[in-house]
Amino acid sequence: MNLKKVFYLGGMAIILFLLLISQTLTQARGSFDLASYLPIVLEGSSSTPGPTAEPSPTPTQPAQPSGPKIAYKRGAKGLGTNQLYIMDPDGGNPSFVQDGVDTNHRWSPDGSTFAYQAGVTVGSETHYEIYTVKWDGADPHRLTGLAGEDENPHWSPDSSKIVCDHDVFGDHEIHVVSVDGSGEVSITDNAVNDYNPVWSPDGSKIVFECLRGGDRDICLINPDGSGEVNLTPNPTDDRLPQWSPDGSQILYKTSGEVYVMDADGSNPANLNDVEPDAGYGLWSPDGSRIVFEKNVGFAHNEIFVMNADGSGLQQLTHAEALNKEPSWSPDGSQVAFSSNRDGNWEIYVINVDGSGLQNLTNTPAYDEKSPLWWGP
Ligand SMILES: [Ca+2]
Ligand SMILES: [Ca+2]
Ligand SMILES: [Ca+2]
Ligand SMILES: [Ca+2]
Repeated sequence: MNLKKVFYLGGMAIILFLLLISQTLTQARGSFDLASYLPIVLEGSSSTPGPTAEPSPTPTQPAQPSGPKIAYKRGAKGLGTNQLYIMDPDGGNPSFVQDGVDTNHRWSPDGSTFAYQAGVTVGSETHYEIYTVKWDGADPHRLTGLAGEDENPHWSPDSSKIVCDHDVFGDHEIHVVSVDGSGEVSITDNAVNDYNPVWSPDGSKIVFECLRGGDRDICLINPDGSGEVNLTPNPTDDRLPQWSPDGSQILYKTSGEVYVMDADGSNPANLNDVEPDAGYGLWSPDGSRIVFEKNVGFAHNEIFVMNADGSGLQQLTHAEALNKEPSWSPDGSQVAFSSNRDGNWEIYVINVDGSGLQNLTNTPAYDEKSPLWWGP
């Protein structure tokens, strides 16, 4: 064996030996599974999580409910209702939103926020101001300034502003204010009264009741206060305008009966001679029907529906009691309402064909009123 061959074989042996060591070490490292026992080590420990622990997500409340909800007011029986609650449409998961909600709670179109009226005492006088609160009860605050009384809040369709009726010493004007409380402006400025404003579905107009010539008319105005027109310059009282969902028509009351006209004031038509009570006449979400409550006897109101042209009048509820404040489900298949038929106020739902009556609240110790349905 020559020297060259010895070196060659020796070199090969060393290389093989090094390869063997390297593989053994790799297998040994691979069998050391950190993840397999770290959870046991970390369980119940307040030490810093190891490399396999997931960072815990920051809990954030969604900007609006994930599904349809019914908002309502709840109070001690016989003492009025001033707590705002929301619940599922089957009555499940009732949850408190805000205290001191006197009236006119209105859900923003995007579902994020309620506007409502609450009494404020300044000196010896108590008057209404407009407040907002997030749907989950967060961030309640007063929106309108303390001077003058503010009532009847209605949302702009983009949920950024509120229009309301502002009263200083009996002269009502229409005010617009941003939802952050900034930029409150009067869009009417006259010595006669202006009430009950409602924003159009496309955001371009505001309809309201205007006292002109000694009786109430229906007026339109641009949200910046320009372009005011009187749609019903007649000697009878025209009241409580509501937009059709597509903005092409306006529902209102004349001499107590329901009328519909085109949004430019043309083609006013009386719908079926019906006389709703309490100003409730509401278009279904698709605009095909109108629901309203009607007084039919002493302490006896029932809920009715009819087609948007006045045909097909149908009585939905049949209880010798007060059945009030109807509110459409987002899909138009049901109506929620309040009733005192069991001796205290409860929230009910009924299918639009009159079937499927359900009491959603069932709480004799409390009065539940003023249902307001919202859906994404
Ligand atoms: Ca005010
Ligand atoms: Ca005025
Ligand atoms: Ca009139
Ligand atoms: Ca009750």
